[in-house]
Amino acid sequence: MTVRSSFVVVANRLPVDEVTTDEGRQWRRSPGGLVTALHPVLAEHKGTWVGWAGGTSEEAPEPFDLEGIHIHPVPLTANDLERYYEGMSNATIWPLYHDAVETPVFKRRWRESYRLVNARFAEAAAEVAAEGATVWIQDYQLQLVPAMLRERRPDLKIGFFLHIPFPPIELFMQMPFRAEILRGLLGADLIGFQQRLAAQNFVRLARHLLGLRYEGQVIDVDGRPVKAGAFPISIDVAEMERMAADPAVQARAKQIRAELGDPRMVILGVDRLDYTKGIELRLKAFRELLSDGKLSVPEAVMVQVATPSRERVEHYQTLRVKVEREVGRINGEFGRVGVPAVHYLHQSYSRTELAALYCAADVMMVTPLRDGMNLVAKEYVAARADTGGALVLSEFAGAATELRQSFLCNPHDPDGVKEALLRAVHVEHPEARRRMRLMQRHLRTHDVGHWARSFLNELGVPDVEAA
Ligand code: GDG
Repeated sequence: MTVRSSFVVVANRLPVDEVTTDEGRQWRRSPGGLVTALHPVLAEHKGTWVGWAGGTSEEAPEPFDLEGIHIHPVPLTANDLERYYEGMSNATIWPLYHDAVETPVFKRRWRESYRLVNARFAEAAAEVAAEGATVWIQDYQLQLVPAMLRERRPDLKIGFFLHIPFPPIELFMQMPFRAEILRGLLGADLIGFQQRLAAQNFVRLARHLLGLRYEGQVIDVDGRPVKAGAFPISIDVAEMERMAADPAVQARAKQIRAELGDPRMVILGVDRLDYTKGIELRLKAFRELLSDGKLSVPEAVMVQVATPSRERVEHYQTLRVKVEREVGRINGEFGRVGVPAVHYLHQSYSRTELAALYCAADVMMVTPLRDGMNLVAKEYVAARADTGGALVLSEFAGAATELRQSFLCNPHDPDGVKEALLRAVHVEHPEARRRMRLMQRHLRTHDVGHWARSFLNELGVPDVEAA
């Protein structure tokens, strides 16, 4: 019998991983800000999470319960994965919404697959939602779901949150089935964005493309009010503070510095290997500073963690080649036997290893060309309860609106990036501490729980304070 919930989250991925233990294969909750934030609300409402469990087969695993949440898997075939996920989501929408920093690829068969998969998710959500339930749909892979769900279940309260930027009108207008996407989103009662500007882009687009009227942030969709708003996402600040304060993590941070040869200056980057993240321009800034003699090895070293991501998408394969070529060039020119200038790690790490890396870094470089928010910047700040460290942050990351005391830079201006990096390298300790403290104070009151509560309160979900 299908469980019906009064609160349902719909996201491309389920917050679970399948692991093999002594007792056989089991599901485990995967770490992540979204599930941490939503877990209390889900548990309290006996909520359901609808999403893909990973793996490709015609049949999804049977629904199951995990730590008080109903898990409702939706299947994706190898074909869906290639067309809906890697194609439409990650080779069309992702680049287009990130200012087309890579050229978006448009293919009819991807679009068709996107529709079919979105309909499958809408169907699953309609099946598990109780009468009058609240359904919160997440992100760019599922933009058609709000309208598809409303058509099936007009009784529901529907929210949508976009984790990535929403582009300006002239860019969005490139999308071949733009009106369908816009109507898809407008099926929601509340549409959340990371930034105020994105919400403004959206309401203006609704008028431009569909001739809809709006007042403030509320769009009139055939007499039904649809609200757009900014809800900047955040991290589980307390968890990161706890992790970074753990003596084992502190010891590991010391060990990392020792393994790097105890340099005076450790410069760190942590990103998914994605062309939006500005990894290449960061490496180039480091190379030029070495070449100008403003920095030198081994006093300064760079560590770049580039977590493997979307490896079957062509843009990502090209990026990997470019980044690795640049790392090779820097190490070739400035490294010595046993002393590389850049420690490049194309690997995934545990949360605690990341925390140790944050604690080990004097300067953190977060230089995306465009980023919805960027949680790494917030994690670094939260990890530095010792109030050491300095953050170089791109103005084009959503996080820049909040982390005003970072060393802000324009990632399109190589000299600006170099200058910001040098300022961070040379900042006096008291000034660095002052900046970190102010940013930490902001984050403590603006954590991921605050994000979820603000959104759900605006959507009118009762009892959400309990979260
Ligand atoms: C999208 C938007 C928005 C990275 N490497 C490892 C690892 N990570 C973790 C980081 C961080 C997360 O992944 C990355 O989050 P970001 O926000 O930096 O970037 P996206 O993946 O692009 O996320 C973004 C976000 O959605 C939320 O709305 O901020 O703008 O693009 O938490 O720590 N985690 C582990 N091992 C790794 O190797 N365990």
